[in-house]
Amino acid sequence: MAELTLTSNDLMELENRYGAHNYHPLPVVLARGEGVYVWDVEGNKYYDFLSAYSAVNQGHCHPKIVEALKSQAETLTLTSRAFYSDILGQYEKYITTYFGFDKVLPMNTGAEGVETAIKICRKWGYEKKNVPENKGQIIVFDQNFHGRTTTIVSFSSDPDARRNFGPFTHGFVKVAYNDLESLQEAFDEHPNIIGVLVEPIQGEAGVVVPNDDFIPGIAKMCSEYNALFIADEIQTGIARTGSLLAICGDCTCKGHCERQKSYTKPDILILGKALSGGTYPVSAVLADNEVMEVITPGTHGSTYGGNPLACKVAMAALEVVNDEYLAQNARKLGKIFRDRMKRLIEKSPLVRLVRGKGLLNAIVIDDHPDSSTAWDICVALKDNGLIAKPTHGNIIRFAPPLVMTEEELHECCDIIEKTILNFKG
Ligand code: IF1
Repeated sequence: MAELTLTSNDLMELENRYGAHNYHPLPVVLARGEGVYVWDVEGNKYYDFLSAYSAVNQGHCHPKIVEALKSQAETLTLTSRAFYSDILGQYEKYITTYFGFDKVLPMNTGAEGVETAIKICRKWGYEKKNVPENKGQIIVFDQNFHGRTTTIVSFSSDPDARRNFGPFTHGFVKVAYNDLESLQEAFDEHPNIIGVLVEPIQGEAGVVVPNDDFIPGIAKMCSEYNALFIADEIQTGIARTGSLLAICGDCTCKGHCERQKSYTKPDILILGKALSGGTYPVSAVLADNEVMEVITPGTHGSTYGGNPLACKVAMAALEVVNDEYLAQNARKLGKIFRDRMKRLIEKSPLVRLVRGKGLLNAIVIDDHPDSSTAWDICVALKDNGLIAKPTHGNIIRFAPPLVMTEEELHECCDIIEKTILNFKG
């Protein structure tokens, strides 16, 4: 086969020539993955510190998830929702029990999940809250990232995500993140607020962790003003931040979520990414009956949403999270990681700070956001066997698969430390 002779350079050239230039990838061409490792086409091995933007929490090619994928692929892959399937109902029961909601609406990508939540919220606003038609407004936050559809980019703060994609969708009010006073003002100023859409930790903004009272404060205000609290846990959910969901706070549950006191249950929960462990696009929108019942036949849907393959894969992916205590491991390793980085900061003027929760962390490089330093450090990290990606110019996000061992994490910290201490910009 001709492909076997292609080098990394050949393959990068192919993408460059035939693919739209909507990304600027790090120059590494991956060909295989297993657990916390990936290999490039030349056979070099790397620790993966991006985990496909937190989709591969369970590790690359997890055997249990791959087995579910293979066996269901040989049996039945897609029925459409025109018919019932023997898997969908079982999955719906599984995931609603797992997260503690009455109902689920299955979709495919994260952005579709967010769109679905917005539609449910609006319909609820008109039909249950009796807001005048087309007047409903949803509060969102500065520096949010919720996906790339035309409606979602309508309320983005990122000029690149918006420029020349107008006209934009109305009905969103933007307030400062981690600022309950501004939120209160927005509620008081706008009489037709129907919901608040929030990332419990802002990922794309550079792993911004709000104060402990921020998320509970949103939930409280939403119930006071009769608005829906919508949590986008597409990136933060499914054990990434050291609990099943980031909104669980510092829970102590083992395996199955025991929903501790600190859990502020959202009216709508959006999941994606790691819901399939990186094998297949699976997203889900969860809500209780009084909210989900606004969705009736013909009002929303998707050809692939809820297909048997997706359902089987998602059940396996969620089982792995429990069986392997991934939330607990992420919590434990996250503390070690941030401790190691704090020690590095004392030794290197290059790193300004480390922040994050569980295994969703970032370091801030002491340079201008438009400098190439963070990018150059990521290239040097790659040369030393660890791949990560800068965000917002001078921030490097570190999010390894949650199946990492303590020993491996220390080895990774050694690589990061060595790379940064030896870095010459
Ligand atoms: C890209 C970031 C991560 C998300 C939240 C919805 C979605 C995402 C909180 C949409 C997606 C991705 C998409 C990817 C980059 C990436 C990302 F840097 F932009 F913020 F993960 F860190 N809600 N995040 O984070 O999900 O439709 O992509 O399945 O667009 O380049 P999707």
